[in-house]
Amino acid sequence: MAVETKTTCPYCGTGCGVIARREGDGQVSVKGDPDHPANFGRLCSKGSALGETIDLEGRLLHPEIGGRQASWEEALDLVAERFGAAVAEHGPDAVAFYVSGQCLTEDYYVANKLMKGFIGSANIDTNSRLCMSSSVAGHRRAFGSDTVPGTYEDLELADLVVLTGSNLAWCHPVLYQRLAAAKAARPDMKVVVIDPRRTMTCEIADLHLPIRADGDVALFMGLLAHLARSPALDRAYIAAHTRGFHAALAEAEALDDATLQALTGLTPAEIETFFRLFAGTTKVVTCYSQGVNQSTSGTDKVNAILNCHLATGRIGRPGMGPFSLTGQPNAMGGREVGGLANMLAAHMVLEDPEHRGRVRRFWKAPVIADRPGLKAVDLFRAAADGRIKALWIMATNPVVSLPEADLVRAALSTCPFVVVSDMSGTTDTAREADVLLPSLGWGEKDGTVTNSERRISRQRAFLTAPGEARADWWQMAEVARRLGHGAAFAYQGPSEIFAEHAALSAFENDGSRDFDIGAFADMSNEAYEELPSFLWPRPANRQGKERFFADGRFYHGDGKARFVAVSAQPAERRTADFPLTLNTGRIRDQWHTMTRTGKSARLSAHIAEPFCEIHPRDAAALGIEDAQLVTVTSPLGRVILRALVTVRQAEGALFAPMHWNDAYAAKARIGALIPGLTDPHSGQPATKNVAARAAPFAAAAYGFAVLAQKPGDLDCAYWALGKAEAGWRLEFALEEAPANWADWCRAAFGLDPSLEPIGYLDATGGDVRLAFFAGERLVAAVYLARGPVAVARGFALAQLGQSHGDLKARLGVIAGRPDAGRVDAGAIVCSCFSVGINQITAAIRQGAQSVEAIGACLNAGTNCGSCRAEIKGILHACHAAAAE
Ligand SMILES: Nc1nc2c(c(=O)[nH]1)N[C@H]1C(S)=C(S)[C@@H](COP(=O)(O)OP(=O)(O)OC[C@H]3O[C@@H](n4cnc5c(=O)[nH]c(N)nc54)[C@H](O)[C@@H]3O)O[C@H]1N2
Ligand SMILES: Nc1nc2c(c(=O)[nH]1)N[C@H]1C(S)=C(S)[C@@H](COP(=O)(O)OP(=O)(O)OC[C@H]3O[C@@H](n4cnc5c(=O)[nH]c(N)nc54)[C@H](O)[C@@H]3O)O[C@H]1N2
Ligand code: SF4
Ligand SMILES: [Mo]
Repeated sequence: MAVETKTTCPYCGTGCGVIARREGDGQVSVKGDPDHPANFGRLCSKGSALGETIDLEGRLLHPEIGGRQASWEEALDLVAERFGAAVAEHGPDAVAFYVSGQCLTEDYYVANKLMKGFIGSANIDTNSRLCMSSSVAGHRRAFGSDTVPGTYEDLELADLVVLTGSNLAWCHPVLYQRLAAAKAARPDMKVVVIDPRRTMTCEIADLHLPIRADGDVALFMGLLAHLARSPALDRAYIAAHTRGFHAALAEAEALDDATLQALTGLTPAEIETFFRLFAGTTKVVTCYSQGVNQSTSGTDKVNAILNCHLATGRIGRPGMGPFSLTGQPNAMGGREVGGLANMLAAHMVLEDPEHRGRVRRFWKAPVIADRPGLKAVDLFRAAADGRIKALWIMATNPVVSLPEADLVRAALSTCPFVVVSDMSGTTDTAREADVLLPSLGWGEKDGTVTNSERRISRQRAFLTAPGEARADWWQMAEVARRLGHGAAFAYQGPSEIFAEHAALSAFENDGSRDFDIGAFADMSNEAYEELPSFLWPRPANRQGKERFFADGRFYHGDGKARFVAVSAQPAERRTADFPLTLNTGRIRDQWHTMTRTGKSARLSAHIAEPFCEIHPRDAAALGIEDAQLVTVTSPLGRVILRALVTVRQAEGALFAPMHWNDAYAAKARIGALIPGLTDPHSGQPATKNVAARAAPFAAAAYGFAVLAQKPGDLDCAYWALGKAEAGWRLEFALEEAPANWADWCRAAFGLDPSLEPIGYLDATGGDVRLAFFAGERLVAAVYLARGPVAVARGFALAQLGQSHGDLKARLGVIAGRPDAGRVDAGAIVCSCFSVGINQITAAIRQGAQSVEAIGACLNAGTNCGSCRAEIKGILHACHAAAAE
């Protein structure tokens, strides 16, 4: 019998409600929860494909010590013994936890409690340091607390939505769809996108400001000065509810127009249009994400934005306010439990002795950390230079995602004892572990997450735990017990942890702290099971509220908000040797280091390779052609990527995705190129403005292969592997062509040495095509050329699942394209219905002139809708081409 479970998507901070349906035969399908207020039934491409990512391939199913399977008892004893010994010998600061915004609140709470209250160090940091810490620091400077004032509804109610440093269409797709729907219903609504690249998000923009890297502080300072000269300035609000306006304004006014233009790279007309629009619209929401946070001026960028909202009193009211878009599903929950090295639980302040005393009393803790711990980049440097003797990494893959990624890898081999808790035992980080602990993943674990609008939702289990995998909180509670803290960690389940967390949030609070969910302090396990999603705050004896700061009351001691007098500094990193700016970020269908989305063939079809976007003029100057392989080099390292020549990219700048890693590509771990430069206030690394250079990669042969079996270790200068419906897809290149391609293929792909391929060889052009069959089944088709391989990828991939009884069918594989009269789909745009760009352009040529019309004839864009921005982009491109 089928069972339906209401849960929450484990990917982005939009926090969509999901209904998972498990059939009697174990098959799982997912759909959006129509009753969930984050998504009202919508899901994006990643959410819709969740059912394809929960298989057990690559899963870590048993604890391992030094690569051998071990029992939980043995592994946990060892972890406790080594952490205990390190603390006894070198003090509490010799150990550290590095956790994640993908931990559930309950896991996070236990990790933070154990480290800060029982081990007695604040050496617990999280990948949220790379993600949200500049927003946290900015909020705390301005508001006296880390508070997101508004809700998603504000984006729909606004007359102007400014998106700065956010590729909403790809990174918060359902929120983007809500915004797009609101704009369609109210065409007067304006959207401004501020981003050095012309991203897919720009498809709904009325104005795109292609800002120079890190020009944001200058832009929003200029805006503040403009607002001060306009009727938009709310002097009464400033006087009643804020401090520091004049100092901030003085700095802003000192910025002259020429400097403003130089730092932002924008024309006077672009700047003027934006300033007028902002000043002239009362209902304005400014959303920001990693283009703001991941910078050496990230915190100042946040405050430059907040200054403009405070100056106009446009905060905490319907359709108005600054809005920090959180990335991970539980970035916010991590902040609520105080899981950063410089925070305390329940939004209390580590530096405040009264707060420390309060948390210690509540926890009945033997100690409490009394100074901030090491922030992520410094934490791994400390591991590298021997200061950290035992490190526990949980739900994050720092060998890929941290800057100085090679140093991080070296740090893990230097550090005497590294524990990794993950679902996968084969990540780049897991490979460096001394002890591997198998964790429950989405669908198996139980707890809560908080999304960008402060909405707490349940993640519920609907699958049985595979192998010996156990919840992260349980692993830590067991270690705590072995360290002698059994009584404080005697939880029977996540509901008890959540209730304790709720009780702490209300403990001696009385409205003095924003985070209060005291209404749930006595919650039973049954109530927790049924818990519908809710927005915090939810105090026990008072009314909750939708928005913060509507009353003009902030959390600094005097109740007033602070303007921060920021100043604009140039952030020019380029040098003669490294004359380009490397920007890094996300693509639509992959999640971070691909440990889960990489399992889905549909998601891997959208963009199947690590790439580097480059402007046509830069490409021409460097002798780089579209689809050629290129090296991208920084002072720290070098990667090999596929060139994507596009005017969406600004001149002088490159963009590369953060996703690919050593499990999916030869040399594409972009973190290895990024220096550990951080924001002085937040410690957040600057992953979007890196000096680099690019050059063509000298490949003697390019190859594309479809393979029935996953190949083992590949000995190619370049390779990128992706999941396909019936096997694997592989792009590769060699610096030297082998003497015999058939031999090479058999060895490289682990094929039966007795298999003889059919194929052809074009000696002059250099094209070679080989297909290996086992009976009627295709086991490998390999297409080789001296330059980028021109073969219909989708067609070749489809051959894997088909039988090839006759010679004609086999020769068709070699031809590498569909029969005459049939269109090859081309690169997949709509992953729900596998509709490619060639089909969409054909439909446009036949008269489909809108996203809806294309949907009507091809279904593209009619399910999850994540590709609608791209379809719009293709329509624009076709129209532009037709007009030329
Ligand atoms: N598909 C997908 N979605 C995701 C994720 C994923 O891995 N895949 N990850 C989630 C997570 S954890 C996060 S943090 C979010 C991130 O979500 P976003 O922040 O929207 O994503 P990014 O691609 O990192 O960066 C956003 C944009 O900032 C721009 N940018 C770079 N430098 C500057 C600058 O100096 N100023 C301005 N104004 N813009 C700049 C980049 O060009 C880029 O388009 O996405 C979440 N959603
Ligand atoms: N160059 C560059 N680098 C970046 C960024 C960028 O824009 N550019 N963005 C940064 C940002 S914003 C972020 S958030 C980080 C993300 O970077 P990471 O956190 O390193 O990336 P993930 O792939 O999400 O890693 C999550 C890991 O946890 C495992 N996992 C999943 N669920 C569970 C669970 O329930 N329990 C346990 N124990 N393990 C689990 C997964 O298998 C995976 O190995 O990357 C940062 N790095
Ligand atoms: S927008 Fe997509 S990835 Fe984000 S929570 Fe919703 S379904 Fe998941
Ligand atoms: Mo993130």
